[in-house]
Amino acid sequence: MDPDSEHCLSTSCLLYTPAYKTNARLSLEIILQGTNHVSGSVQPRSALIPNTQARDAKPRLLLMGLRRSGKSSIASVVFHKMPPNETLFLESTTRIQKDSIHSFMDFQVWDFPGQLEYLEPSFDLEDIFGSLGALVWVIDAQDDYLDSVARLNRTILTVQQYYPGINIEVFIHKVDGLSDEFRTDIYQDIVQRISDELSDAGYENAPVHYYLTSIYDYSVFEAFSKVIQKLIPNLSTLENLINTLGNNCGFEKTYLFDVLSKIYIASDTRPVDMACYEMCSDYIDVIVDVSELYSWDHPERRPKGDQIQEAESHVVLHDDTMIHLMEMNKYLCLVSVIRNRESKEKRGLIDLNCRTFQDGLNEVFSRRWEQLEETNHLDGGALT
Ligand SMILES: Nc1nc2c(ncn2[C@@H]2O[C@H](COP(=O)(O)OP(=O)(O)O)[C@@H](O)[C@H]2O)c(=O)[nH]1
Ligand SMILES: [Mg+2]
Repeated sequence: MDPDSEHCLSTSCLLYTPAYKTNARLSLEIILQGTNHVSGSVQPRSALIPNTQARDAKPRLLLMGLRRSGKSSIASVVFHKMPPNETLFLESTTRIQKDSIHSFMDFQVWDFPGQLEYLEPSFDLEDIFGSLGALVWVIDAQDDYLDSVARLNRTILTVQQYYPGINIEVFIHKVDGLSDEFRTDIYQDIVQRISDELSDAGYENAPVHYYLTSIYDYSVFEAFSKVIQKLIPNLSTLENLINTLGNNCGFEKTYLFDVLSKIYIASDTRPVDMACYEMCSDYIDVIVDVSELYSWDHPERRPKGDQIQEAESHVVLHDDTMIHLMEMNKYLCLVSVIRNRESKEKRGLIDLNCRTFQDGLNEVFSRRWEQLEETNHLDGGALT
């Protein structure tokens, strides 16, 4: 599919993520659909222990926090495209919910019920925190958060003692209902309470990071992007490649997106601009929807000459901003914002440079793909 014509869309129609996701997808999404699924929620204690070497290798993201803080909502919105308002009907989680995400990088998301007393001796800490990539702690900012902060402090102190390498990511969540001023106050208060406790215990530079999040805007995607990026070993190489590409093509901002979740796994190192991120993220939806409309197998359709394998598209908005999208491989696509007038006229050069970037990117990842295929082979394709 190559919807390569220029459309003049007003940004206003791009501001909202469609309430219901159609089956639309780029080729990479089709592949992902088959492999990405929620595993059964019943997890007897013995099932916590990964039983093959391959599964052990997957970094794990643990979602923790008190009940009703929004953990399951975050997992459903980010990884299963659930419209945010449908999370109102999510049932309370009673067992650990494991989600295998098979994408550019294989990882697991564990949704951990708030009421589980994992710090009690009957729980094996190694089962929970061993091979952990990051611990995401969700705090409901619209509620009294002192309990949650106290519990988080106890958890950090335990984790720091045995697994000092684990990133602790604190999502100060549900900030959509709060004024800017109130958000800042809550943020500072929580940071202060945690850092005081940690420095009292002698941990000055514990790897704890804070984010203000909500499922009703893009902040949760942005925060998850940052969390995932820390788990990518080649991140600085990717950023360098994107910086070089951006400088040569006059891109204002470039994101490398994971198409299914729409978290970005790398971007150029210019300051993050939320509006740019939203536009790029929405543009993926537009292209996925257009490909849904036109890529079905029409019996009378004949290919007109050679076809480019990957989706490639650009659009010029009413304010003359150009968004350029190019599918990179089965999981990733590169989306750039171009405002420089001269650059916009050099579409051929942009395409050529993006293709060169694609070669570089696939080279960076090729070793990982090989490893992934081996892993799948060992796993027999079954993801749990
Ligand atoms: N206002 C607001 N409500 C949210 C947000 N995230 C989750 N919720 C609501 O919080 C409630 C509890 O969410 P749930 O995911 O079940 O919490 P869990 O027990 O931590 O898994 C649900 O009614 C969600 O709709 C958010 O960002 N903003
Ligand atoms: Mg839950």
